[in-house]
Order: sequence, then C-alpha cells, then structure tokens
Amino acid sequence: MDDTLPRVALITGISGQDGYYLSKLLIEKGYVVHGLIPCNAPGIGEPPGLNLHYGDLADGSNFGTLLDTIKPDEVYNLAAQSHVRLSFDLPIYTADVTGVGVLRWLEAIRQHQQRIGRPVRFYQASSSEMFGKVSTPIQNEQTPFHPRSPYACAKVFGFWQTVNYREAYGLFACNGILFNHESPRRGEGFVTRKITQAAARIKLGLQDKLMLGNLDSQRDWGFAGDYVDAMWRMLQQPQPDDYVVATGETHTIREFLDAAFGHLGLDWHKHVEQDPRFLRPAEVDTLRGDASKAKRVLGWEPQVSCQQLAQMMVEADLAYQMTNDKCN
Ligand code: GDR
Repeated sequence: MDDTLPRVALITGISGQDGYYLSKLLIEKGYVVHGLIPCNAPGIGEPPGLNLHYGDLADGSNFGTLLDTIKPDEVYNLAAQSHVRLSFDLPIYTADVTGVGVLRWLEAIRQHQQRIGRPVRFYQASSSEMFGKVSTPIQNEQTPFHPRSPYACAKVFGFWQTVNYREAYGLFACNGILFNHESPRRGEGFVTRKITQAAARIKLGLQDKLMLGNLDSQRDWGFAGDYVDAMWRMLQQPQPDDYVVATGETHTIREFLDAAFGHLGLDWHKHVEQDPRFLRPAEVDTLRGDASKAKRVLGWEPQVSCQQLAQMMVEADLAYQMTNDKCN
C-alpha cells in the first residue's frame, strides 16, 4: 500500500444512522469515502466528501465492478433490512438482504482480490440479536447464538459466512457484534427514537398518545457515534477477529421512558398505551454485552451513558419539532 495516498472506504447502508456517523469519522481521518445507496433510498443528496453509488444487497451484480473501479482498502457492510419486527412479515426478503447480501459482498471481494491482487478489509455489522434467547446474563464472543427472529437468523448466517471467508480464504474479515446503538439519527421505527420523538411532540402539544409493544424487554443501549469508532478500530488491527461492542449496562423500555419523558418533566404513564401490533411472535427478553475484549484489544470505551443518550435524543427531537412546527 502507498502510504502517501488517502485510504479509500466503501460503506453500504451509508444513508442509515451508522453510515452517517461512520462516514463522518472516516472523512475526518482523511479517507476518500464511497457509499452504496439503494435505488429507493430517501434522498440524502450528495453530501460534501461523499461519493454515492447505486447498489442493493439483494442484487450483487455490480459489486465486482464497483470494487474494481473504487479500489477500496476497507468495505463496511452496514446495509440490511434491520427492523426485527418487520422481519417476521418479510422473512424471505430479510434472509436475502440481511443474510445472503453479506455473502454477495464476501464473494465479490474474494474474486476482486484474485483479479486485482490487492487486499481489502471487510467489516460485517453483526448483531447482539444473534444471542436471542440468552444462555448467560452477560454475553461475550463465546456466548452461543440462539436467534429469535428471521432477522437474527439472517445475521447468524452473515456472521458465519464472514468467519468462513476468513478461515477458508484468509480474507481480512471482522464481525462487530454490536448491541443496540442509538442517536438522534436513529430510524423512527425503533423503540428509543419512537419514544424520544413522541416525548418531544407531547411536550409541544402535537400529540397525546404513544402506542408501544412490550415494555418489559431489556436492552444494552449505547451511542452510535461511539460504536462506529469500534468498527474502524477492528479494521486497523494486525489480525482480523470478532468483537462484542456494548456498554455493559441494561435497561428496560420503562426505564428508557422514565429517562426520556422525565427529562421534559412528563409522566409517560399518562400517555403510553399498549398496542399488540408492536408485539413480536418471539421476543428477545434481555441483552447485556461484555465488551472487555474490545476494550483490551482495540482500546475502545463507550463515552455516553443510557441516561445521557435519552437526553441527547429528546433534545434533538424537541429542537427538530420546534423548527418543524414553525414551518407548518
Ligand atoms: P431491537 O430494537 O429489536 O432490539 O433491534 P427495537 O428498538 O426495534 O426494539 C427494542 C425492544 O423494544 C421493544 N418495543 C418496541 N420496539 C419497536 N421497534 N417499536 C415499539 O413500538 C416497541 N415497543 C416495545 C421490542 O419488542 C424490543 O424488545 C435493534 C435493531 O437496530 C437491529 O437491527 C439491531 O441488530 C439490534 O438493535 C442490535
């Protein structure tokens, strides 16, 4: 590798939350950043410093050409059908995009390396959902998987394909097993953002009720901005490996409601109602990650607590709703 040239990264799922934070981080580090967007992507325009290309994990036909043209040093596969509840309605689509999509990239990279002879480092966005029905109160890299949704089954497939390409072909391929990570950029269908957006709107008198599903499940919620740094660190190591990325703390949905609504002086009990539409046929009751390997090997540390995260998201939603309200 010529050290005088800027490094080149390709990010799938660049229009999502993690794509936003990772591209920002890599641009700050001097990378040339390319991103893959599906043809129906909500327009993110062409933000300065980003090179966007159409591509879809359900159709790998242009992956080889993209690799040959862009010649990335690092590929981050963040794209997926990532909504767990939705995966029960669209199991085959989810298996194709979230599972087989990983294999489309791995195989395209293997063939590209053979053709061009230059190494590519691959990051796979694996998920704590793979632990599912957990066998231990705290999960680390040794914890067995027990997926509980079509989404989680697809992620397990992607995980093992990544390991297998590493072992079979010597590909520099890493799995980041990321626990839930949130931010003001979180999609509105995920529970934390749904809560912070509703809290802001209720505070401003724009809505009164919030319909939710299971309030008893527990999640280990961290800040997406912290987690993308762990992804980058994984690809800078001398050897490829798999890492759990988590805060080590777990909270119920009720506790997140307390933090978000409480920050605005609201009592969520007056506004939240249960809607069976948001329940899942199989639930992941509790998740709590042990990131000691990532801390030891990568020197990574989470910087934002769950309480701070809820406050950051509520503040952002409040500011957004206030601006939006003025425009209406
Ligand atoms: P999760 O995130 O399934 O953990 O996967 P999500 O925020 O969707 O659900 C977390 C928990 O909240 C409960 N819940 C609700 N969830 C949603 N979406 N909407 C509701 O109204 C609601 N009410 C209660 C859920 O039942 C669940 O227990 C996320 C995704 O980002 C995955 O892609 C990623 O892999 C994992 O995090 C790590």
